[in-house]
Amino acid sequence: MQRALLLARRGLGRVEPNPMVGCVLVKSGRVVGEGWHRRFGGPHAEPNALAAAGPRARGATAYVTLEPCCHHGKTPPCTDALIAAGVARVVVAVRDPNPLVAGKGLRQLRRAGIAVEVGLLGDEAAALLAPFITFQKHHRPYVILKWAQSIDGRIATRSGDSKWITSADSRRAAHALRARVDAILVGVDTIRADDPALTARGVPVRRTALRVVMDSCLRTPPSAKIVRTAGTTPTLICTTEAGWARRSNRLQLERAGCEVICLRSTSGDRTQPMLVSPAAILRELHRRQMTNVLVEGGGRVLGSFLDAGLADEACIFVAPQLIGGEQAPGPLRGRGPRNMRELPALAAVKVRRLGDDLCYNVVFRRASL
Ligand code: AOF
Ligand code: ZN
Repeated sequence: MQRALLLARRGLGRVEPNPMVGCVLVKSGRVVGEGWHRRFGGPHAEPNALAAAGPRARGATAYVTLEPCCHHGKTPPCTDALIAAGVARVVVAVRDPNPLVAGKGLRQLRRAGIAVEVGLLGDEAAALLAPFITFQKHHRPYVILKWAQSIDGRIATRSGDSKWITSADSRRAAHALRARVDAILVGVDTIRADDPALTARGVPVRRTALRVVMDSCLRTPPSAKIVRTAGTTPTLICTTEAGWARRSNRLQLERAGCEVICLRSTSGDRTQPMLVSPAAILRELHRRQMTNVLVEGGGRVLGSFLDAGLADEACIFVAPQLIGGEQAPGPLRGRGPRNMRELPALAAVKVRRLGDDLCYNVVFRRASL
């Protein structure tokens, strides 16, 4: 199953919104075939493994990271393929949350006389499939917050300069993240301060992310890089009634090739400005079949997702630099918790060293089935 999980991961960034799945066929203690889901719309992991095994699949055990499907989708049911190949036993890591399958795949296999076990390395498989599970069960994309900060917790100097806080290695890792997500989201203040391209550069690109701007009052300048390149890389500007009313701004952005949409806003009050609703943005991205969103800042945008309980994971690059200064911004604004006991719980923490930088990967909650 460990091997099957490793194979499954090869589909990262290529199979979404479908799940990463791996399958290993074992007979008399030997691997006789393996396969994984390679790309969206292509054959599932199981038929790939069965094809590799050929007649040796008869009487074998299949280790599959996800419950085999039993529906006619883009491909015929994998349950039928496993039964037809004469597989004797199927070991599954997690059930499929997709309502088209959801336990029916396991039942079909059992009814055909195949021994079925569920749960081997279930936590590992659920962690790998967290975006797919979130998409299926919560009808929204998986949200990864990302920022780079100095060791004293600043994301820019007091003038807003942030090029560069982290090392070239860290920035490359950040580009690798961009290269596998469906959308990259920033606030309009980040567009105005940094004028980022929001594209993945210097890394193998698995998919091109939609660039999304949270811009409640439609202040994105037509001269911004993301606007000037909207013809070649898609750009979506999310605004509210207030921004939508600024008709000439909107037409100018639309003429440049940006898509502008009007969404619900957060309420806002004395302490918090009104923003485009993070939940409304996620609903829209889910409607577009997007599984992973990378939220890159600034502090207000990152804080709004955390405040709303809509952050699943954070990738934080920390560089040994001291910026300091009362006016230098931190990564998380928004309301924030009043007490320590209200801090978001962390389900898993990983720390990676990139030269002298550290990359913290924190998962806020385990995806549950
Ligand atoms: C995959 N790859 O290896 C497995 C999947 O749209 P379809 O016909 O490709 O079916 C997608 C569904 O099939 C998916 O949501 C999941 O429930 C199930 N299993 N999907 O793309 C695979 N095993
Ligand atoms: Zn299948």
